[in-house]
Amino acid sequence: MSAHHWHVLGAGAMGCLFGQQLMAAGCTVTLLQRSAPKKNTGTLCVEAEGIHRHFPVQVAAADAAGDVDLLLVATKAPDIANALFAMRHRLRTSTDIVIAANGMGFVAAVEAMLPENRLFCCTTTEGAYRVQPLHIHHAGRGLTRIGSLDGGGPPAWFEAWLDTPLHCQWEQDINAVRWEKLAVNCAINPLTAINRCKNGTLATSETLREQVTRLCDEIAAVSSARGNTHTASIVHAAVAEVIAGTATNRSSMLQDIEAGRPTEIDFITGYLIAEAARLGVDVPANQALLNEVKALDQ
Ligand code: KPL
Repeated sequence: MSAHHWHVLGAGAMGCLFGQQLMAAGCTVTLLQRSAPKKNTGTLCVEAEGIHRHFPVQVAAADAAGDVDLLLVATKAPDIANALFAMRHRLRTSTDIVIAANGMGFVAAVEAMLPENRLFCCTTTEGAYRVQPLHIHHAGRGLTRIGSLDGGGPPAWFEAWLDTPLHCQWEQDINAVRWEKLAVNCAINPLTAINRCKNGTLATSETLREQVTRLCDEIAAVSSARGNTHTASIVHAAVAEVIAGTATNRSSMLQDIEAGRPTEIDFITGYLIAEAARLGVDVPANQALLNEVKALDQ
């Protein structure tokens, strides 16, 4: 059993899911919220296959006092920098920080703020959504991949992740994994948000299927230009597989649009377009989607 204490910044679906899984591996977990909770313990409800399970969990304000040894950042990509800034007084140079967010392009701001901390990123295909505060629906099992941004091996705390019920794996090149996830998100999330449809509709509607192919052609071209040849060769098949495997899901971007929350478009399609511009690759289909989602975002 692990003696590690994880603070989880962001008590949304993924923060609650990872928090509960780490508790199952014997870790102490504190969920950090933006504002001070009325009590410092709460009850986390995780619903899966019709069964509700309840877990006592520590909750606290992110900007309260007290050092943090291990921090899992589970906020949305646009909130990472501000959320970390608000609690920077709790972080020591020895604090390891794992960022679990969709998209790319947020690491530079974190490195500038916390230049001495070891940073890790995590991608996951676990399906979870928030029913209400501290109540989540764990909708599907997936693979969770973690790696250090310095390319190093797993630290001692990773053992506890292997003890969780999650299917978890260490990645030597987490940035290649993040790019592959970004490629899939670029092809699925904006289209589902604009058309307000479930992921599976991207396979059943002929018009949307053609749009997915055009997006994947562009994503493959950018991937080749930046040396992500594996992603370039598998992106069409990988996207088709994720659409089939998550056919009944509403993508995170569609959920954000429906809830009136800012989307992660700048960190998904926006990042792809910035890379395309840097490398001289034309991506008109992705650019059009970025414009449409930004119009909805307002
Ligand atoms: O990661 C996802 C998301 O919605 O953000 C996919 C894989 C598209 C599943 O919905």
